[in-house]
Amino acid sequence: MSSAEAERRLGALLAKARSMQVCLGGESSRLEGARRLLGHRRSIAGWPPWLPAAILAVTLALIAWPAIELLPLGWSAQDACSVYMPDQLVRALRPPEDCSMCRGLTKVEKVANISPEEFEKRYAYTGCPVVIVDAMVNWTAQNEFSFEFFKELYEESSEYSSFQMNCQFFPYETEFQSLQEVFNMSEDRARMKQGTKPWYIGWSNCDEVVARVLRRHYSRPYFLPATAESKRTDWVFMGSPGYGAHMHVDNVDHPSWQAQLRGSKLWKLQPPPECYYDCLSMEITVDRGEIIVVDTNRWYHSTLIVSEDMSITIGAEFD
Ligand SMILES: O=C(O)CCC(=O)C(=O)O
Repeated sequence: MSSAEAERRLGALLAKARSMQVCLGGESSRLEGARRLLGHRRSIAGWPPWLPAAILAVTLALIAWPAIELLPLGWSAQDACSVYMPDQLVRALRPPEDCSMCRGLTKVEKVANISPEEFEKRYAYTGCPVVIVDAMVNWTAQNEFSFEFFKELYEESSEYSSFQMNCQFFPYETEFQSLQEVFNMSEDRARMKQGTKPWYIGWSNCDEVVARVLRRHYSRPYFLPATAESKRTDWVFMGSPGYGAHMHVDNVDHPSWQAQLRGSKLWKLQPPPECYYDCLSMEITVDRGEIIVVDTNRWYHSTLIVSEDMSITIGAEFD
């Protein structure tokens, strides 16, 4: 029955009840309301055909507006064609995932001494996350990288003042708007002294000079397939216990590795919504000296620092 017909019949019934002086009490106004609603629905159905499309376009523009406002924070001059996408849009526009990537997975394995061939077959591009426990053996980054190390390195860089224009910066729940502001925090807060405000931030490095110094202290993870290129942009995440990144999915080009240089971090991984019936959510704590490999474009993920010590990680995408 069409809503027009339903409205007509309900109206007739109500008129008949009134004429027969049937007392409907409060039901009368509810039924009258329902009749008006049917009329309202009909008038929506009768909109001109272009109106729903126009409303959708305006709604999308409103959702995308924060992206335009956030451009100074999220824009990367290296990726001149990329546009920052807010989480809601990333989720809405993501193509559906093939759930075979997570079907049957119950936990994130920790493995050691894995050959690049085995890594490629089982993990590199399959979407199956893994932690490699022995990949930092010859690195000095675990001992060298600290808040003070990064502060000095960036303050010496000639690109420091333009840093914000060139790289991405994630303030998470802090008030910081740039890496300069982070490095200007008080020494007590940087050292997480009791009574100071906790903090957690992340950034991508696109300063060549800084990159050269960083790479003196770590090398390409041994397990990456011979043909894989570890991307030039380093990602650093650093901050206090009890903090981390909110649940989100990324919109970057490739899977990535992330090395836990200090502290321990709990990763919560959720399959994409279209795989909820096929796949399980998983949690894994990555300890100092371990490297997690996860395709953050396919797995929703959040993190939480669970050590008493500050957490410092470095990572990159690989293709
Ligand atoms: O390491 C973290 O705390 C967050 C990492 C992350 O969200 C990402 O790489 O997309």
